[in-house]
Amino acid sequence: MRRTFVRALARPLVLAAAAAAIPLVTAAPAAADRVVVGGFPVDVSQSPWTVAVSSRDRFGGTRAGQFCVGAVVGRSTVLTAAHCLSPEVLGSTPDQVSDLSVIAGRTDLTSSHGREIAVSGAWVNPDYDGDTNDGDFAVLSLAEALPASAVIGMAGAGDPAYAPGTRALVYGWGDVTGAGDYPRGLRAARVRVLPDTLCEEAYPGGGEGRYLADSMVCAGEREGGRDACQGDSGGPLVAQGKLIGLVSWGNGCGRAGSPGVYTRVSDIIRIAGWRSAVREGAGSG
Ligand code: 4AZ
Repeated sequence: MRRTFVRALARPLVLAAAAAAIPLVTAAPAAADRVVVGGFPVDVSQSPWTVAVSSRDRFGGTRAGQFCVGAVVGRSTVLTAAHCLSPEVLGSTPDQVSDLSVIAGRTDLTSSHGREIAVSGAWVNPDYDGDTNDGDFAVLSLAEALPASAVIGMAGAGDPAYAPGTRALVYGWGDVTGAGDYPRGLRAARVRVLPDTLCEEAYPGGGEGRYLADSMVCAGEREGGRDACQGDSGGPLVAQGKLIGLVSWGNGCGRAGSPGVYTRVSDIIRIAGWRSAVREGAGSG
């Protein structure tokens, strides 16, 4: 089995979130880059579709068990990254995590604001490829519905929001330095949709992963500095008020020449069966 550098890096760092939350004093893990991801604090009321994906059982209670991020796309339906639910991250299948939940309406993970809602079903894209990262999405069904005002629309194929140069925001509670510094509060970073060619050049396959334009979105800043990072995985990339991507992977965080790679939401819509998976799992979703 051939793992990319990025994949090898990503998994231990997701787990490092747990270590940070416990909190053990660990040496800064593999990411040597100290580039700040360049975000700013936001209140979750400004992005009510952003939810924390959490398990205190697996990741400790300090930050409410947050280990990934999700995007609310139906009243009872949340999208997140498939790799968030992998055995390497969870230590088991998702259904064996008894307290898998999403936290809505809570900006500061150490507060008791908002709602913790149990995940009643998790559908991981069966075509997710852990080597290329192709198809990195999963659908979570919630035990209770969120208000319709929390739902964000998904940008379909051909939507102008995917055009290179479009301004976008990425949201999450992930690492703010690339060295394992996990914030209490939700943050956002301003990025732009970048040309596919930029990510194709940065990630031609082999050591650092392979960018596939049909199923991924390239975003960041050409000069680096603003980016998603470990712990943001599954989080929403929003442009023109619509969901265009989910945080998926990249080489480090905020490095010039290594943009962030996102799961392309129009491809999630396209993939056969996902709608029925949502409907079956989510009731009114
Ligand atoms: C991760 O491991 C990860 N800079 C998420 C986003 C990026 C890199 C890694 C993009 O979860």
